[in-house]
Amino acid sequence: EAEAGPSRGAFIVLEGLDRSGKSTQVQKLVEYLKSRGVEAEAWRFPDRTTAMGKMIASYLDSKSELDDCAVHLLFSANRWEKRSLMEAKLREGTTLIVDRYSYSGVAFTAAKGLPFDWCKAPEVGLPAPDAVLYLQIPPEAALERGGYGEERYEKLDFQRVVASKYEQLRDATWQDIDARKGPDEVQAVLRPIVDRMVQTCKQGRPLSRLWP
Ligand code: FDM
Ligand code: MG
Repeated sequence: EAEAGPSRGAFIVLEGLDRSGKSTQVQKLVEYLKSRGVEAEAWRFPDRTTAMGKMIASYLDSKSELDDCAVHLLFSANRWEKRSLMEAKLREGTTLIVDRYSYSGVAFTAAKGLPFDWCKAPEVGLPAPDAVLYLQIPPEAALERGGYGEERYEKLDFQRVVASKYEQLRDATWQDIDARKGPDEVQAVLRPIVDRMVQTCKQGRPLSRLWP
């Protein structure tokens, strides 16, 4: 165990397949934390508001084509461009609840057949989340939830491969959450986990770097 550092906000990532309920749970967690007087913000990757984010959005919308390696590096650069703001927020005590991060980056590109280690390399050195909460749902069940949209990657066969790549990314911060239940039930599982991590980080849990 590393020595305690300065008090800070927690960095919590929600991961999972499309339609696993990440965005809903992120919003609910932030509302919950704020109602408890905890400074918190909802973030998401890709962040489509930046110049790089706009290139990514156009690619996902099939309005442009990009080489698989190039777009992988764009997704990664989109995290790097937010790194200093992220670290500043955490330092000032704001908890960040983040919808997708480097785990999506690796799982989705590896699902196209690129080597795992190559996919991980550009993420090395980014702030590591304190907890990765993986909303686990069978791809078929996710599809039944009103179906996927029209975006690139929102296809059953591809989502199956992505799920198998996610499985290989489990580390010490990773927790599987059964996401087949209703939104309130899932939220009830997440809250105590997040509460505990907010306390731990307030007490100075050192921020580590990918990959821990
Ligand atoms: N995605 C997301 C990636 O391929 N790499 C990444 O690094 C990230 C963060 O982008 F299909 C994929 C995952 C998903 C798509 O994400 C858009 P949202 O959460 O559906 O906006
Ligand atoms: Mg999506």
